[in-house]
Amino acid sequence: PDNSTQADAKPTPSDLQRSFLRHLKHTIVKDKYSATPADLYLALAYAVRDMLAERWLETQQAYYRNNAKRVYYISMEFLMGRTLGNSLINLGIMEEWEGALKQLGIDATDLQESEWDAGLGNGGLGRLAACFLDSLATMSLPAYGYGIRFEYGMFFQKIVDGGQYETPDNWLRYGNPWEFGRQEHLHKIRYHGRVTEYRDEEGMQRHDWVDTHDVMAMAYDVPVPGYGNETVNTLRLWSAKSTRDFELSFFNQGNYIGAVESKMRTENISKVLYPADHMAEGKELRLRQEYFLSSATVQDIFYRFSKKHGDVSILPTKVAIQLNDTHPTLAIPELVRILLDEKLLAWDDAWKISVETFAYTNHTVLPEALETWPVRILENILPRHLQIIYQINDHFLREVASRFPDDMERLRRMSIVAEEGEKHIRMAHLAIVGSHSVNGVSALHSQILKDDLFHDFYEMWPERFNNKTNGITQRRWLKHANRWLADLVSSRIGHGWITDLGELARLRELADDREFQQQWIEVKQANKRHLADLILRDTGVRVSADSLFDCQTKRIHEYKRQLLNVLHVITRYNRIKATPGCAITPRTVIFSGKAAPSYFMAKLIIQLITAVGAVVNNDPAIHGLLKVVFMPNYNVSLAECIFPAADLSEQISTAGTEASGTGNMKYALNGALTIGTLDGANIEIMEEVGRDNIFIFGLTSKQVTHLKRAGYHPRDHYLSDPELKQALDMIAGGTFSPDDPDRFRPISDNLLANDHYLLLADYASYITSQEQVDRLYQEPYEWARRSILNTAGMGKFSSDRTIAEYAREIWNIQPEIIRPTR
Ligand code: 26R
Repeated sequence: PDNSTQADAKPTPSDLQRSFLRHLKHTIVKDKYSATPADLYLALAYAVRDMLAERWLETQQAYYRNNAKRVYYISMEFLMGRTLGNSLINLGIMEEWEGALKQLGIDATDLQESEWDAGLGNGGLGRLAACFLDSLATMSLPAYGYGIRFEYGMFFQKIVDGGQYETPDNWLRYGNPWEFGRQEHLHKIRYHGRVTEYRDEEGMQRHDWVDTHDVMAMAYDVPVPGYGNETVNTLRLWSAKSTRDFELSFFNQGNYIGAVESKMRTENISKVLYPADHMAEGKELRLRQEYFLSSATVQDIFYRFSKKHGDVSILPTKVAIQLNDTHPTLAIPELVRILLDEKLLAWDDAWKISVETFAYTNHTVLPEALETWPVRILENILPRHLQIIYQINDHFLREVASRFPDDMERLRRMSIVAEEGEKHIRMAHLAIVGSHSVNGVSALHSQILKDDLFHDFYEMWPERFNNKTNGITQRRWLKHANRWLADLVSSRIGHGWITDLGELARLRELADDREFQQQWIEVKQANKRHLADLILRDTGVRVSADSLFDCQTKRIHEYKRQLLNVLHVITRYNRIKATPGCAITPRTVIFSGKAAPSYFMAKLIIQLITAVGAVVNNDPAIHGLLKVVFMPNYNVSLAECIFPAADLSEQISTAGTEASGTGNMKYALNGALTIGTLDGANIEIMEEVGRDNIFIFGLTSKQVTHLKRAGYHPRDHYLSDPELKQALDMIAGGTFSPDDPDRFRPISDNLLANDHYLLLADYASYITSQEQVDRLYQEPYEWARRSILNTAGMGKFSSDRTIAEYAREIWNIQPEIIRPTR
């Protein structure tokens, strides 16, 4: 009923069964006796894949025929999660398949759970890219995602002795039915070598890059279907292959093992995703990966453009390239290199084309996450690009000097080349200088870019700076993840919200409807029972679905302040112990998230969470009023189970540090109330749901800046607040680590001496806010009313809205409607 174009094309149950059984027999070569759940999943995946083929070919042909302007979204990360369920939903055939499989005695949900997550990303930035792909296809926009086909995605996290233990995520082990290797789409990626100079016929200085070490990039294409339309876009992922020349030359030297070893070394480039977010490590392999992605993609774009056009000056009218953070910024000097050295353009022409083509999105203001590359390393790996970057900087600094004469200090601050200490290239400066658009990902974050981080650049080019508040796809994060709620919503306001999330506003008039509230509560309750089962399975802890589910799920990082949450948990524990038989609201505090393997403090925070859980969960004096669990291996699929079951969403970063957040949107969409700071998109969530329907606490980002400037003394809070002191003393004194009393001393010491993220300054206000949460939860219908108003207020946070803004204000691209051919 929710899409008319496909209604007549829908296959019958026997069509579906035939296709499924054919793949089981002929593709997998199994029968009903020998098929494992994984085989059944694969057979279904192949059958569904077949249904995408025609649409996919037709979409790509239409783009070519109509010579549409395309957008290229380049990202080191695409956190796709599972594909089967999403494809079934977007093709509008979920129910049909469930029925057809049921007749065969197969449960479709079980099959979906055999699929391994595609975890080619760290967190927010990677999942945003995946949501964007869904919206681009659903809105019929001519778009491509470009990334790396990492053989190992985000590591698998286990909890061993209370701490994080990483194992490799060998996600391709059982094959990937959603990818299509394209042996013919190969590009040569060059490294090292040297630059030679010559004069062309007009006497112009020209450059050749020679004696390079080469690696091939081979394309793997993944289909990206839109919801309720005929569009199937492409996500193209590059995989490293050694070149044939390379192999031959080494094998001919007669050193067989040596040759195989070198082959493996070159193919290492696409081996593994770097698992550190917000911590630039400056590793050579990472730089090789970034250039590998940038160069293969720019060559591919050029190749596609050149099939239609000879005149490169019109490139920006046919191509828009969005850089997902600075990670693919080498695409800028790579495009300039091709225009100068291969197309033999003059500098000014090449530069103009490049700036008009590129746009850059910033996703963090944390200084340790801003990429810089030592000149020494660039000189060795990409000598020609380093020359080009110097030339870009030369022209740029001249422009700064003429706009702001006699301001050496400004030149030093703005330079792409940082001269203090070892010479570095500042990738964000390169990205800004080389783009016509620079955007942040929430209103506050975009303002901070203009006021602080990139203020000098804002003064120079105010017109480049803009905001694109993040969004999430409601197809995955409501329709797929929370079917019961989706069905309840649709039963009252229809299906329009699936492609127009603003429709959810119509729930507002139901917020006071007792019957609707009751149904709303029952859905949440059922989701909580499901999550309680998972918690028991994964942690061994039994939790009650009648308790308030208080959730903080995201990467573990000091700025996200999981420790502030822990301080609240300890305080709550102490209060229950101090007042036996008190009527405190029962809570289950749920944590999940990965720590970067090299991030000592983040790993210690995980240990503290599990250690606090061990004490609290096993203390009979608590009478089950408080449970603390850490769910291992947070990924897209686990997130799909947690969001629907949450009562309370913890969004408690220090104001001014979380660029946007997108988990905050997923929780609220699923009816959780937010407890949060005025940070990132929380501010806009508050504006949409209403100040009364969210728990806001803590310092504002302005107050944070002022406090830091005035001098912050965390120990004052410790000395003046007995409950805070008690909690910190317990951490320091070994209450949670009796076998090793000093284990958590680095945490308490750091909070008392530095407290860079102002946990102690926000503690009192956070505790007060949590008391308000408790009180409200005592009134289930009032809680339900506010929960409904949260979902109702989420219209703005669809990634469809975000993408519509990018398309209109940055990319200047139009929808290309694909007509059914069947
Ligand atoms: C350079 C390398 C170490 C690196 C730095 C930072 C790798 C990955 C990152 C991840 C950052 C850019 C990230 O994920 N940022 C998040 O982007 C989300 C989508 O815009 C935001 O919602 C979220 O607030 C922000 O932290």
